[in-house]
Amino acid sequence: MKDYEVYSSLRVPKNSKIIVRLDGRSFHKLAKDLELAKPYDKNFYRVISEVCLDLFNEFSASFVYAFSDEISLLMDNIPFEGRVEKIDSVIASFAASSFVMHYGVDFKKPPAFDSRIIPVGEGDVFRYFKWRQDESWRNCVNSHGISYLKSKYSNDEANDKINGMKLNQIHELLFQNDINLNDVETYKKRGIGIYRRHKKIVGFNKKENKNQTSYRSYVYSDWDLPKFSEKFFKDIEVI
Ligand SMILES: Nc1nc2c(ncn2[C@@H]2O[C@H](COP(=O)(O)OP(=O)(O)OP(=O)(O)O)[C@@H](O)[C@H]2O)c(=O)[nH]1
Ligand SMILES: [Mg+2]
Repeated sequence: MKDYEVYSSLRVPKNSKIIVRLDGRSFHKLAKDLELAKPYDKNFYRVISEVCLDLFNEFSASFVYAFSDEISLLMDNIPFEGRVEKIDSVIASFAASSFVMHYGVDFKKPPAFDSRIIPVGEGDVFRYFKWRQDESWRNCVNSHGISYLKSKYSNDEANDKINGMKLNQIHELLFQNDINLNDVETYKKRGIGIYRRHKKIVGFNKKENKNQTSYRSYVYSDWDLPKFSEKFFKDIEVI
């Protein structure tokens, strides 16, 4: 029967980095069940950032990025000998378990994430994360827009109105009504990133009788990300 497992030999390309992107399954419904604050629920983001940390540490990712219910992991060290089924299934189920553990509440239904693998060349890393960060911004404008419109109109009317609007029109509508998205916390606009930083440590070397500088790396959860640039990824040494 072993030869029936026709997908088990599928592997990611050799010598390529990969990005694994997870997305919460039916989190629209889960948000209702958990009565998440709209448009942004800080505790939900706290839990997602804990999941990102667990993923970062468990799978030695070099960078993890999240907004809303999606998480992207950049991996240079490919786990499970590159086996696609293993990578997708283990990482998605690990994320779901971590999510449940950090939430610490009873769920109506077991939460799940879907998972996909994107092989990337060195030059694609910045372009990929910029694409997702742009989506985070669109999500921020849209979710503030729909929250505002639902406070004025019925749900159906609000949905109809937002569907006919461009991003800059929503931005303008919010601005006219004293909601300035520039003042919104950075993580809502740009998402959350997990990566290594280096701490400078100055110690005294007794033998040589002088101060000595060394660097220690630590994992950092960045809730105040800049707009992504090539320089950002070079500075954090992932490209
Ligand atoms: N209230 C609230 N909802 C959130 C928050 N973050 C994410 N969500 C919900 O998560 C959903 C994520 O969007 P999608 O991934 O497109 O929708 P989904 O229901 O998960 O559907 P599938 O991914 O296709 O299974 C949003 O539509 C919101 O309903 C939050 O901070 N507050
Ligand atoms: Mg989802």
